[in-house]
Amino acid sequence: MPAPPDLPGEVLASWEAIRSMKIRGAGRIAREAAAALAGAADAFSGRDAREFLDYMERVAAFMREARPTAVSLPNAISFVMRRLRDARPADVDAGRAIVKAAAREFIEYSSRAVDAIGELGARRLRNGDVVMTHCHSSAAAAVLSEARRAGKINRVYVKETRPRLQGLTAARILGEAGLDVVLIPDSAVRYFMKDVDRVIVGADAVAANGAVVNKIGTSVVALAAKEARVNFYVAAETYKFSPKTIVGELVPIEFRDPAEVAGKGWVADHPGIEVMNPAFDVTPAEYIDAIITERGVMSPYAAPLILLEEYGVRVWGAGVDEGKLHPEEMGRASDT
Ligand code: RI2
Repeated sequence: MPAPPDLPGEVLASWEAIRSMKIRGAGRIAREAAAALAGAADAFSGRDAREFLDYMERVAAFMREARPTAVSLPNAISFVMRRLRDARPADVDAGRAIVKAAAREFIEYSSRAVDAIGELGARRLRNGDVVMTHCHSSAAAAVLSEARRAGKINRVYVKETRPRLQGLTAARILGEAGLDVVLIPDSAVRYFMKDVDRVIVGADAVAANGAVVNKIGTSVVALAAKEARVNFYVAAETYKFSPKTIVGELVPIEFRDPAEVAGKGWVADHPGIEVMNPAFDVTPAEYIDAIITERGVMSPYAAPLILLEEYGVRVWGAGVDEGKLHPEEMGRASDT
């Protein structure tokens, strides 16, 4: 999607940082998008409220396209935009204040949610558990760090997570949290699974059927865990649940630049070879023992309950509104 002509530079910079994965992680990109909307509201120089609304809609549509898979991104944008649309502000200053307050609210909620997941998830771990994780997820890392603080766990196997090696980020952060980190190649997942008590990963999207979309390779870890009868947990804030999956939409899987897999030069030198680079895969609910959310630990089969609590009858009616995301708004969905 082309950038709207009146797009402020900082919005373009946020979009590019998300797209290029300079800013990454489903929670972080959601917070960045909310902050970008607030920045865009600040940068608007017009005086007409209608023009402000149209402009914010264009910014929102543009930001939604930065990356396709993590549902937290459109959910964060809808949270802010719904507040603006519902308020129908009479002037630009009022509209700007609404956008900035909603963005701040989302960002604060998101940060608190990660902390809550850390606490709730750590309770699920037992003393002496050896854990494996994949990629870098701040939600999963919060669980592991909190469990370490509680003196419950020590050793954690971290998969390198090709092609972008985000496992190295996880290894560094978990090492700083005091864990005894073992970095392993992705191909060693089954080799080490026999030493593991639990797997914890993050999520980019949770579907209505309890399936979890996460970094490519997650489903292989789940397979190996199931074979070895190792518990498989997902740490995910409720704004990573995808309302559109209730009405049968699929979560799109992002395919990234082949150069991430084989290097620019190699790809150029082998024009006859197709290189494919899917960034995410789908782990079905039957491989997942529990999803740790900020509202509690639940079975993946309870995903429709979270979605209904959030979106109420809207999902069955005129269409899905992804904006109803905050606990304060729960319950009101069925009145409208
Ligand atoms: P948090 C990441 O996607 C990983 O797949 C990670 O598991 C997930 O987002 C959740 O991350 P990417 O942005 O929100 O690295 O838990 O492609 O940090």
